[in-house]
Amino acid sequence: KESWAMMFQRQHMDPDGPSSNSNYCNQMMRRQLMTERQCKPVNTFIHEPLVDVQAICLQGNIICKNGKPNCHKSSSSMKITDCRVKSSSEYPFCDYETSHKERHIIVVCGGNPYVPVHFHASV
Ligand code: T3P
Repeated sequence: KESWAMMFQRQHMDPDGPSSNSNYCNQMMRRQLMTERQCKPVNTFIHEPLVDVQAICLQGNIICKNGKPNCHKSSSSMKITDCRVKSSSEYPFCDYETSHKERHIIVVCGGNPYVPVHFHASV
């Protein structure tokens, strides 16, 4: 069974990317199985080494939007790509807008070892 930590890696880690084309999100959202039951509306891929993303769990502890204390903000900005489904997209033909950014990211950490389990936001 896929753990929360593995699910985070599948949905949010692309350390070697992004490939330089505007179809990035259309390809990656499908390849990483986020278009199976519906088109996942918003999803962020992180283009940094896994160890650097895991280290965020040891950095700045902040309160999550739901009031829980286990959100962590990266001390440096990171290369990311935001994928947002277009309003014209119709399942099963999921069509995404691709935007490359450099932002601080906030992840939810959990488990033992204490590792990223959800993507919370970029700021
Ligand atoms: P997950 O919990 O699988 O990491 O907030 C609902 C989902 O949207 C959540 O998925 C995280 C994802 N999301 C992003 O990937 N990037 C964003 O910038 C935001 C706001 C949400």
